[in-house]
Amino acid sequence: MMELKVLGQAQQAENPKGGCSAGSCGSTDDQLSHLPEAIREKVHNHPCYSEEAHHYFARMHVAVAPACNIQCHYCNRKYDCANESRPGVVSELLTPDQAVKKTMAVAANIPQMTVLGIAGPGDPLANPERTFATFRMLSEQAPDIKLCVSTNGLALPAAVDELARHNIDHVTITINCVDPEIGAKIYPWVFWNNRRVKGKKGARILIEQQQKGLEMLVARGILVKVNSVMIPGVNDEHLKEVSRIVKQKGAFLHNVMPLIAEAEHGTFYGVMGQRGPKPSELQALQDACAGDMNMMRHCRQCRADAVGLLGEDRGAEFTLDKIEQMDIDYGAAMQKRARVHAAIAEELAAKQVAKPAEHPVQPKGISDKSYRPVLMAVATQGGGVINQHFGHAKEFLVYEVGMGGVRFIGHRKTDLYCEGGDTCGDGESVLARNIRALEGCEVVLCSKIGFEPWGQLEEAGIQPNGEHAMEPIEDAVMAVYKEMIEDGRLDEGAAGQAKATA
Ligand code: CLF
Ligand code: SF4
Repeated sequence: MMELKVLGQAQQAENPKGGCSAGSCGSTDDQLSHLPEAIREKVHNHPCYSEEAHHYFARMHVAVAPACNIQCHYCNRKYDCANESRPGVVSELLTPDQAVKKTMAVAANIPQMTVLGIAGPGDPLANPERTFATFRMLSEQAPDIKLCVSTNGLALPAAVDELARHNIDHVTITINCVDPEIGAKIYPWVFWNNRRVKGKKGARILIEQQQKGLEMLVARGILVKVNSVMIPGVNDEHLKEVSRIVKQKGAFLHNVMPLIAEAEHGTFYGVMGQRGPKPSELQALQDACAGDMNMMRHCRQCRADAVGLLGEDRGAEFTLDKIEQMDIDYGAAMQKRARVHAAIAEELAAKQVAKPAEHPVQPKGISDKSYRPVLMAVATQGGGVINQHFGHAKEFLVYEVGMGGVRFIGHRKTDLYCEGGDTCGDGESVLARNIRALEGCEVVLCSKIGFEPWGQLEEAGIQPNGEHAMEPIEDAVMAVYKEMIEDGRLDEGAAGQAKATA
């Protein structure tokens, strides 16, 4: 079998707690640069653990784990585990052998794929034979692909040694609470010691296992990401405490995700009308948690069989029947992987060197620092540049730009407005929905945009901008902010008078 020796195998960190103290080291390369070398090596090409990496590197999931050992009120067992997936999504279940075959095929066809994760469709650790058989084969046959797993944590303490044995150095635990009272509102039962334990008792067992598992992983130098589902009115305020505690215990990253609850998904919350958070509420909670914790803000709530860059879904290209028909020259594919990875490393290094001169953290030449921040949406297909037509965007990345600089704050999903061609077609209601999804944004940057959406965006108070095509996102966002200041568009509410001297 081939070996994917492309980038050096991640080194084991002695102590991940020694790492970062910045507010969001899952966010930018600048923040990665503060990390110890051993941890930087682990995260620099992991698209979930590094915001910068997610523009360049892809992950894939193999859906080998059907069973689950708990019940979450936001989950319908017909679908993938909603702790990392969008509800309502069903994945093709694979055997471990099929999963390995698929991973090899994806590695050969998508050279940017650096991470293999198991995230469902149930709980990976409630299916230990299938999960560990897959990891065992992959750690032998493709040692340079990072292995990653996501779990609800109930079976975690018993699995830690085996995770360490297979070099799995990225583990996600979904922790929605540290208080059984709140837990009982999220988890109706857990399956523990061959019986179903309900309510507060069950929640207490789950919480204890999650915390114990977290401590054991940290003690072994395994990087832990904590996912939390934000459920307004249930655990939203409480998640600040969760964030503080998991940080204290050595978790590397906290990913607060919005609850998605629709009646048609058939989940308890969906049927009961429990709402999910608005983008502004999610951002406020993430900001509040960021004081204590490194926050992930680029999660896409992937499917259990997701393939590709975060935000794109190439799973349909790699179904079992399609893989069977592929004629892959693994030798050539591996050389291509090596070339692609070297080119990405070169590009990132060049970007890093260029930053002090070309990448201002605040508008140059603006002498008064009192203008309000602005949210801008960006259409991109990756690579850290503005390179997507407005009508082709399935999502927009949202950046906040202010006098202190540019920060990535999340993404907004949209429906595909334009199905192809040079112009945006009709589909007005889709456009209207997309404009609603951009609520709060004042500018949308894209490579190109049709006449009709331009007009409707303007009417909605969102300024379309196609002048920065192929430019690095953060530079373009800052340039537009500066223009807004210079044009007097931010004068209202500005505390002082700004002078543009550049
Ligand atoms: Fe997959 Fe999760 Fe590993 Fe990433 S996803 S198992 S850590 S490789 Fe990533 Fe997807 Fe969000 Fe998960 S964007 S849902 S956080
Ligand atoms: Fe569903 Fe995942 Fe919760 Fe299990 S852990 S009930 S699969 S959301």
